[in-house]
Amino acid sequence: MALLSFERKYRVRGGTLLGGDLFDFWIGPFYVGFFGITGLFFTVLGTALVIYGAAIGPTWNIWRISIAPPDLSYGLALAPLAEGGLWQIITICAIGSFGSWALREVEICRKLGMGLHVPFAFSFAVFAYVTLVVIRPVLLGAWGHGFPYGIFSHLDWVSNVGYQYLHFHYNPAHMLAVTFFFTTTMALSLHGGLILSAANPGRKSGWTNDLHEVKTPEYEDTFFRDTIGYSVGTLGIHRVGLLLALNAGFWSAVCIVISGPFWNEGWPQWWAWWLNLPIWS
Ligand code: UQ2
Repeated sequence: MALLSFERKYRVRGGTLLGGDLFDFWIGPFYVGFFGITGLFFTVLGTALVIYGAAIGPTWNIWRISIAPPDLSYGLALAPLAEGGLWQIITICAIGSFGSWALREVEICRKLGMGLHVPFAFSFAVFAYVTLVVIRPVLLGAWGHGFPYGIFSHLDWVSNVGYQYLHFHYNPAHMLAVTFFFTTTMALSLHGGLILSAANPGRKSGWTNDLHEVKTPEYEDTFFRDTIGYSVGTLGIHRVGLLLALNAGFWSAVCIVISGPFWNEGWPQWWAWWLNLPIWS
């Protein structure tokens, strides 16, 4: 690709966390960096091990391929490859890959003089994954508490673990997480709809070129002031969106890590604290 006019401004040296200038280059449009190399390494190795696991498994049916964690009897020990060892190495590769991706994002942010909001947000998703396959299994004393890497198998895992606690929807942290997920989609639909309605306001008549003029942010504010008497503002809506989305991931991690390590009965029984309040007697 030719040197584009903007490359002189954005393709600048520096901002690296590790490796100094050594990996500070681009391949085509992609920044590499030390964490581009480590990320590629973990991704290729992890993917190859998933394919190997499928090859020694009983099926090539894409829905039914599954790489399972070790049996609970292995506790927190290493297992033979075909008995959960693959799952253990693949988990290391996944965390290495996600971590590299986050740190490569940090290097790009530093290079561009931007805030770290994107890698910060991504790290919440990584945190939720690490909670499922490392933190909770370690707290419960066995890698076998991790979830299997397969399309149907991980759905079965979620269903089974849910029923172990009788009715997972009574888990108060799960309630919070679900509420944040729903509110995130509502906020994004409001925001996406508002931006498109202002930036692409449609035609005045049926004629192709008879277009309404593109509207300014004051129109966006006015729409919400007219409807609900309040506009959170053009910067504010993105703060709200980030806050909602981060809370969705955070409470997801909390709702699963408290299930087992901190609560062993059904989640409906947790609400006995309400019935047991002294004010009723
Ligand atoms: C807004 C605004 C935007 C928006 C949206 C709103 C001009 C372009 C969607 C409206 C959002 C409000 C009132 C807050 C919603 C809160 C929750 C918890 C869903 O005012 O400013 O910028 O996109």
